[in-house]
Amino acid sequence: MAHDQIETMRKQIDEINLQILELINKRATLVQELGKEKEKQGSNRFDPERERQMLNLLVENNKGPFNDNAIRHLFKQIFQASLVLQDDDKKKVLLVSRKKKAEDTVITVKGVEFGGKNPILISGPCSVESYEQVRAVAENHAKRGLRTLRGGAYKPRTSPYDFQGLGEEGLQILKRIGDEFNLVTISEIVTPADLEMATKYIDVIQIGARNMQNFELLKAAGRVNKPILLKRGLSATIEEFIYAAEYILSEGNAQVMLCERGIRTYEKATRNTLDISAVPLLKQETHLPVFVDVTHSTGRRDLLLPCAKAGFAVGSDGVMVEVHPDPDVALSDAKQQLNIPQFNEFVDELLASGLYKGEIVATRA
Ligand code: PRE
Repeated sequence: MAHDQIETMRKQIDEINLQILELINKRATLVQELGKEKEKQGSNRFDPERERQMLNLLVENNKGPFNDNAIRHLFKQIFQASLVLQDDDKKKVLLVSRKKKAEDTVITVKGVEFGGKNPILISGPCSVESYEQVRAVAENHAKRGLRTLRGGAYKPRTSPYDFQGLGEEGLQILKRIGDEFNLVTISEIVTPADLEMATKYIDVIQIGARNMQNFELLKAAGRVNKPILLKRGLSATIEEFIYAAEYILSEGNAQVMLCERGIRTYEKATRNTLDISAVPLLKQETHLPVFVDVTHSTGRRDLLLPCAKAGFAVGSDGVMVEVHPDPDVALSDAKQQLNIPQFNEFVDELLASGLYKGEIVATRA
């Protein structure tokens, strides 16, 4: 066949493609309208009976050269794409979504940028045990130029007989020390009734893994004027995590940050399985700052540094790690907290890696 002939036929095929395209989109517009109507009436989008009728009609009228199976297959693809289209229309674009807000959310507290250009370190003891204990950590933070101090005052523990935290007194200790050293303080709140009270003492409210789907707490957190750090639930999917954050935003609080802290899997070598891919995924899907808690995910001192490096390498906005003046006698998480010299070594190694540039740089950048 002459080259010219092929070209002529290809031109005809292009024209037909464009006609099919126009027709297929004309069909899609109708399907969209029909979908909205079905939505109003509360009827199912998927209608196998209707699909069967359409396929029968098409096969009856099929004059080839496509055989009936090919026609069924092609049109089933169209029905499926139509269902997806109706579904997309139904799905609201979430407030947390990048589709809603393309630029990164940056939350600035006391000059510290969460989600800013430079990733940060969030560190401190697992539990606030005493003024002296927290002060020892804070003093070291100040020496190292670190700006963010975590410490649990309400401790949701697996056993009711384990240390439950100092409660409001613990928050008061954090306030005193936060003011003394100009540190941003983060602490977990476990009940809606304590949220307003907590805003008097701390700078960032944490909602812990066990409460990630405590919807009343999420809604109440959406009504306070404080940033919220939301941790991923023990067995939460990314979708569930995103919806949990959406609960907070939907009530009006846009200052939300996410924290991957490991999920439950069959693996026992680590406390939880650090889902490192959650970080770039959450950064792609949402505009919120994303952190990695290396202490609770790994539960192992020897894995803190490599996992922190991994966290920074995949684009997290910071790493969370626990440090205690004397971990052996800590009232919680004794096994996995770093002591102060170990913590300083951890910070030095991260600085040396170039993945973490230090807080002073971060806040001046
Ligand atoms: C349509 C889409 C999905 C249903 O499973 C059946 C048919 C189609 O693409 O034709 C349209 C539609 O929603 C409908 O007829 O109810």
